[in-house]
Amino acid sequence: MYFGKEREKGSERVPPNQVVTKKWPVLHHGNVPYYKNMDQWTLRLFGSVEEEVILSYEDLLNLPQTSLKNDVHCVTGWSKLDNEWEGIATREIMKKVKLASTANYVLIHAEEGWTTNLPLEDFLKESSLLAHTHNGETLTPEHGFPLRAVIPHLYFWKSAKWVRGIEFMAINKPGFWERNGYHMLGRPWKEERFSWD
Ligand SMILES: Nc1nc2c(c(=O)[nH]1)N[C@H]1C(S)=C(S)[C@@H](COP(=O)(O)O)O[C@H]1N2
Ligand SMILES: [Mo]
Repeated sequence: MYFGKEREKGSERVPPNQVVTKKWPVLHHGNVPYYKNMDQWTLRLFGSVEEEVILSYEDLLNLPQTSLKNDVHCVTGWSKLDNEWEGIATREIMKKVKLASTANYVLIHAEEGWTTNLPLEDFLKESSLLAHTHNGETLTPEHGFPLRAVIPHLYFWKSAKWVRGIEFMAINKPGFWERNGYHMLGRPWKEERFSWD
């Protein structure tokens, strides 16, 4: 049946129990940081590394830039399709730091101590990036300027806005929402919303 086929096709692209929105909701805990200039801003790569690395915003913009298209899925039930992000592939960032052999997980640190955790493998997927631009426009402060993670294969809470540090870890330490009941991994097609899912 035609209708059935359409539904099947739809359910392949959009994970279960998600509703597509054309708008882009703003969702976060805490305050939006507003930057007048980027002189004091740094990105710190630390933890299970041979030597800690501090990058300036200029350092980041001088790295090779990538453009990636994807859909994002928020755990509260909305999905936004066809986003085009520009920024630095997470794999590119890794050329700046030497990992210790114990590094297996990542804790992304944002402003105000907000964090989110994920396996190193997921952080380093080809589709993962640190973005400064969305659909051709510099990110607004509300959506994560100057730098946000985009990890599209996991629920959107793993895509930290206002990233200031990447901590490499031997063990999987829960981040902000993960300490409050959200899933340690969060795959949308498996509906890994909460720790008990
Ligand atoms: N620093 C920070 N990043 C965050 C959050 C947050 O509370 N703080 N919330 C996450 C959640 S739950 C979602 S759905 C997305 C929302 O991004 P948007 O506001 O650009 O849509 O940001 C994620 N990144
Ligand atoms: Mo979310």
